[in-house]
Amino acid sequence: MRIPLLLLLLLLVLWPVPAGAHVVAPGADLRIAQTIAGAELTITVRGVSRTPAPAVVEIEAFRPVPDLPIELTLRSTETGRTVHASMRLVAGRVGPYRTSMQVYRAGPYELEVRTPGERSLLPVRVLVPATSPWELVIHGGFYVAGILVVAGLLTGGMSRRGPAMAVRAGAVAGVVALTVAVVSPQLPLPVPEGAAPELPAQNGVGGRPYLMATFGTQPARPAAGAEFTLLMDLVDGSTGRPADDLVLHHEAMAHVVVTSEDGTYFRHLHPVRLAPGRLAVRLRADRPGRYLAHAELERTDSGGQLVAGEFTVTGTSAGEATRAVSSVVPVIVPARPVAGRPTTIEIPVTGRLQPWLGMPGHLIVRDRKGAFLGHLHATPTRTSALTFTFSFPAPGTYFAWAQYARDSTIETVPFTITVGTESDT
Ligand SMILES: [Cu+2]
Repeated sequence: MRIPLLLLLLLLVLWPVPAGAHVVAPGADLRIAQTIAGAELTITVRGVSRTPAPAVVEIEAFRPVPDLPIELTLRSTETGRTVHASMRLVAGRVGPYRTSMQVYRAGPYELEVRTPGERSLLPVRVLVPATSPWELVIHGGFYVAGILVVAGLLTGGMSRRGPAMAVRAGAVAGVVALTVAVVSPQLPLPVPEGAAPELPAQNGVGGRPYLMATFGTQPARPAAGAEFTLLMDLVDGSTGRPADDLVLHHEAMAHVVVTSEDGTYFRHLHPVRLAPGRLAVRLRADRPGRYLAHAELERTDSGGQLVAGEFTVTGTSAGEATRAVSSVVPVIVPARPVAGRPTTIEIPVTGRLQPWLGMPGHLIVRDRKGAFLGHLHATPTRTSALTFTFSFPAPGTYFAWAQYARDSTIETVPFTITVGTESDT
């Protein structure tokens, strides 16, 4: 009887603790897409597991990569302490470009990304994983169990009273530690150091109101062929104060789609943050006319939303209005899509896809007038094609742009889809 009991005790002491289940993942990496100085960048701030520690900042660029000096400043919002770093993008080299910036404490920071002509103030939060109290119980329990059982066995085992009690106490400690080890994955995780304080409920209800967006340009009437700034001012829907609590979604603060009314012009951009509630992106339109701007963003504790605006480009155009034609031919099933019924769109892709904005592929769909804009993601398939499934809301002609990244280049495939009604088929 005694030997199996001892074996059981030893087994308990030596039972491997499933470490991964209890160790809180270190502060996750933060990836932010930015369209700045004519370059499309992905800025990654690597997570840290303690402070002070150097936080690695990486910048990857999509082609075409310009020659571009970048100054980085990381400022603690709580203490004002700043650290600087600089890097230089080399034309044609996609990177990743890497530097590290010392962080002295967990909490809110502002990362300033400055190029000769532009700057962006990105709110970032440094989170340090807190040690779970359960982890302490598990490790402590196994430690105590090990010492008591080994000491008890060495000093006489179960035949003498004192050592026998030590062995029993060790067994109890081992059982407690094992129990906690088994159930702890279901127990709540500790709040990481530096986490944002929990939001108070407004009027007794959780959730914040939607934000309202106003679009503008600088200059007010941009000219065809000349660079201008598209500005977005975001205010809280109930207080009218600047809304400065955007959460990163799909690796950006906002995804802005600018299209000309006729669908010949298309840009998918990631604006910089100039100030609280103020986003901006520099662009150039080659032809005069009416342009539409749609932005997808998400407020903290509110949800995703789509806001829209428009602006007019003046002047004369250099060339004829033509929609870019891609050599990639999408396969649309059924051949005559029906409103309200699922349509499958397959984009054949050659080469190796890179995830972009956290997804293998994106499809942006707009109706003729610009009142409707849809953004969907590819569903995973075993082939190299990107497959999208979508139910068009109403009959009519839609402009569509499929986007994906390959060889550090963002590919855009424009096409048109005509959607009919049930009776057409
Ligand atoms: Cu985007």
